[in-house]
Amino acid sequence: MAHFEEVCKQSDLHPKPAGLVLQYGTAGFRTSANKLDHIMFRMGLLATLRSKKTKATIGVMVTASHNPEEDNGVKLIDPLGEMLTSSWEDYATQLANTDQNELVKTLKDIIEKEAIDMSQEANVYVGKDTRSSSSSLSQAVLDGVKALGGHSKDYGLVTTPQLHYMVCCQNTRGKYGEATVEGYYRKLSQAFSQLAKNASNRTDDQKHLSVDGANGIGAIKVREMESHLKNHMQLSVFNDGSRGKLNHQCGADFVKVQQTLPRGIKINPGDRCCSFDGDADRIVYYYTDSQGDFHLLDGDKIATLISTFLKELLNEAGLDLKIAVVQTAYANGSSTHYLENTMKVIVKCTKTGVKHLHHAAQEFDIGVYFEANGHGTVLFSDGAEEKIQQLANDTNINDERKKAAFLLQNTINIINQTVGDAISDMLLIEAILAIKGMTVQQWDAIYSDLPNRQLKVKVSDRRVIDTTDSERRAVTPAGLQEAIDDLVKKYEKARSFVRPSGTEDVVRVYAEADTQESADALAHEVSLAVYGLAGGVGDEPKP
Ligand code: G16
Repeated sequence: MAHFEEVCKQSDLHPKPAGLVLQYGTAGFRTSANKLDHIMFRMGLLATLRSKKTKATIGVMVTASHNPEEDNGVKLIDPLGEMLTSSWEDYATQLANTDQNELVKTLKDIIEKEAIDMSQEANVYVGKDTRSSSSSLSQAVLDGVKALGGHSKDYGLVTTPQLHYMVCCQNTRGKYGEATVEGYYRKLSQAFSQLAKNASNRTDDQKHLSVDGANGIGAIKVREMESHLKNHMQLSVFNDGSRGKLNHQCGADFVKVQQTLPRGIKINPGDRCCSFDGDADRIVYYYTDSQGDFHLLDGDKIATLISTFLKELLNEAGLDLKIAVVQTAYANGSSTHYLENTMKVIVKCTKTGVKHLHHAAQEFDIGVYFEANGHGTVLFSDGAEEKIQQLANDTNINDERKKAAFLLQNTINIINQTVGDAISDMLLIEAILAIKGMTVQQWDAIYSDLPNRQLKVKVSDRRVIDTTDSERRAVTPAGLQEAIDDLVKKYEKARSFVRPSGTEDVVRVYAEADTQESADALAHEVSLAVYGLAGGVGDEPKP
């Protein structure tokens, strides 16, 4: 009883702006930071309920990831470090939108529906990114936890995947690792050193990597990690937040969508570079050639590199484990073709959002999942981990199998299996390139991307677009899919789809075709169709 009085009292300090309605999106709530104080308080309440329900620690990360500095958002983390289960997303939306005087009633409804024992202890881990609004918003989360009598631990500035990792470590009682940032650095860097031992001697140039930190938390954390990597890696960190603005003309999303170098990075032709996004859960690689042309190695190329490496190790180890790659509609057609026809691995397509890819990847012994935007990781089933462990402990196997088992073990340890993690992915990619003695150009040459273009269209209400078939086809508004089909027919090797974004107030348009001119033209024509049929606002899209 006392808790509900406290909730009412505290809720008055975090009032909901009249008439504001927000929807739980691709990765939680996300909008202008000045609209989010009540959301954060209420997500503190929800995380406390979720913790009581699951009898486990729950995470709340205050971040708007790739969005501009002015935005903010919140991601909720379930007990094993995965995204909040979808059945609770509705509760999150209800709590977010309920009127101040109905808040306790909404809480009680959730408690009753979920049969939550309110005498159960609750623990919530909270983290934040470097946005100027993140401090007060994470305090609002902490206030929400306290109001419902939960305990909280404030990790302060951490990357999103670091907080996912802490939650998993805590709930597995240390089996996954130690629930500290230091523990995270130690686990990953030890695995990296073990893998790097299997690389032939590398020059300082070969060990060097330029990192664009998007002026965000990833830059701070990769610098902290550097001292643990000793002489295995040499990093130059650009866009470290000392001057530029978060995600502004830099970071993984900018580089992927604009297909160009981030601002503020100084590199020579052939140098290996990568960009993180604003909360360091995405990574893309790139380089420029001697003509100055830009070459992007996105999530699809990363998934290909990692799954090739794993498949080779499984062969060498003599282990019969089923490996699959999970992608979304944004996956470049060439990557899907290569994975299915050359590598002969199972490929699955899901809706956008790592929560969807994560679940699909769990169905296999080894599930490699990556969105083209660089968000992804690898999942090993318990059975697969056990088999690898058994093999590593087997004293009767030959050296080749032993080495493969050792590499697989350390690959498991370097990967953050809770969610996509730019730092962990970076270390794995660097280790693979070193072990295989591969340059970034050789990696890039595994297959050639089909030219592609991504655009955004502003409409008055993006919910008018509904999709099916893993977002590859539009069901509404009437006539839109037919228009896209007709436009696609005009071009060679073409494909296009549209979907409402779950993190920005826009409709996203994707097109690919045999030439860049065709991909650009198709994306533009599809944008015009969206603008015309789905209630475009502002100026008509320009070519
Ligand atoms: C989030 C999700 C990603 C998704 C991205 C864009 O990333 O975690 O899975 O691809 O949003 O989503 P949408 O196209 O719906 O806006 P992040 O890195 O921004 O948290």
